[in-house]
Amino acid sequence: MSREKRGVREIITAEDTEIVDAWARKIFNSRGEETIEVEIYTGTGYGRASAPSGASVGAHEVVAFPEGGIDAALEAFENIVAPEIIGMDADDQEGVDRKLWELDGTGNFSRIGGATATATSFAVAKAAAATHGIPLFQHLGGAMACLLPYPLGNVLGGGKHSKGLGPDIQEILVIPLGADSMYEAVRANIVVHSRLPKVIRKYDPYFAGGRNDEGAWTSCLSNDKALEAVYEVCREVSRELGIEIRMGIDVAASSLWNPEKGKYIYIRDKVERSPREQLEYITSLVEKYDLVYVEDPFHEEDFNSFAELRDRVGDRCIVTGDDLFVTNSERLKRGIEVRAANGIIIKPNQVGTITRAYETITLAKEHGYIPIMSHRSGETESEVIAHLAVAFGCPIIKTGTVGGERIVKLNELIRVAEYLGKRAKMNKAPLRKFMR
Ligand code: 2PG
Ligand code: MG
Repeated sequence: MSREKRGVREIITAEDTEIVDAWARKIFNSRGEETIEVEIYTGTGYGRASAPSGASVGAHEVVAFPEGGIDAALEAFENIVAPEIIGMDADDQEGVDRKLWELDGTGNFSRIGGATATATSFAVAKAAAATHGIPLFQHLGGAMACLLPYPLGNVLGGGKHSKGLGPDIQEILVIPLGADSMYEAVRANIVVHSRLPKVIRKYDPYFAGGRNDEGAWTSCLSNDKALEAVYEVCREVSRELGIEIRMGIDVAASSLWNPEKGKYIYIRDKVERSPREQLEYITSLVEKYDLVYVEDPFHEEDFNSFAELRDRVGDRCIVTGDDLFVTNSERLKRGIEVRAANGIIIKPNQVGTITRAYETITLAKEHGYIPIMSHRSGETESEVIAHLAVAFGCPIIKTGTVGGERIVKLNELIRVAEYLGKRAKMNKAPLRKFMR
């Protein structure tokens, strides 16, 4: 029987992966804001992807849209990007990403828009994977990419994601470090989320079941009461499921920082804290709630306070920079020099391409930093970051707990685990020292 009759694919050549068509449209994200979606065609494959967007945006992120907003981004795609990438090889991710950077030429994507670059970079990768007939994570990560990330899920939130109506701390998160499978891990976070309203109501009788941008519960609780509520449920569910489930926070402290006063302003608690007092406060939270994860405890320029916190608690807690590093390898290098952290949030749209995110992940791993693949508060139904987390071996993915645009990523990881079968393993080794 000939190869063709047995249905064996012919060998894919560069001709097959050549980009033959590309276009973009406006769609909406989970907050109802407009964003850009890109479609890329090769001879036999197709990829479609969109860009997410943040509410607590770091000052050093690339610019999401050019002056003129989404319409200018579409125009830039049509006139600047599409004519240049048509004819390129979708297999050459690095080459396409470099081309995007060169075409923009501003150093912060303000000409074509970081969202345009992100959606294009993602869509090219998907088109190449589809042409090869393999999953995206395998196309980008190879045959040995079998490690699954632990889901870090926002269960109770405040800050900008709750329009200032919840606690000051932006996110209270849970991570099931004791889970042995993707399914078990996703389920553990969902059980915590679903149990919380009962406890929130103890402290806030008027709680009406409101959820914020990321699907986390939100109510007028003080920061401490919010943390206590999650702590209580976490312990209960941990015991019940027999899995170690730990807590973390994203303070998103740049949103609390008042540079004129030189203080962090906690509106909900009616407290103002100097950087020193903030350091003491965060340290006390790590101890009281056994936090295994603290993100952006200080504003985005304060590398030194980060370093002091890492020095104090870094042996048991992942001190993580988000606005501090903005997925940027240059800022990460600065952090490495002063030992500012031991974890880094990876949001590809903060730098605009898969390649730049990958470079930062590689640098992070070289220096013992845990890379945490992350969603944005304004998401689309995109599953791409789930694949990036597996492809690049990120031990953690931060992507919410419930809500369509969050669960799509978690469900995709359950599918990836099933696809990998016996080879699938939770990415435990880098996290072992933080486990009880
Ligand atoms: C964060 C993110 C995601 P945003 O601060 O980590 O949770 O929020 O996308 O609004 O920056
Ligand atoms: Mg953050």
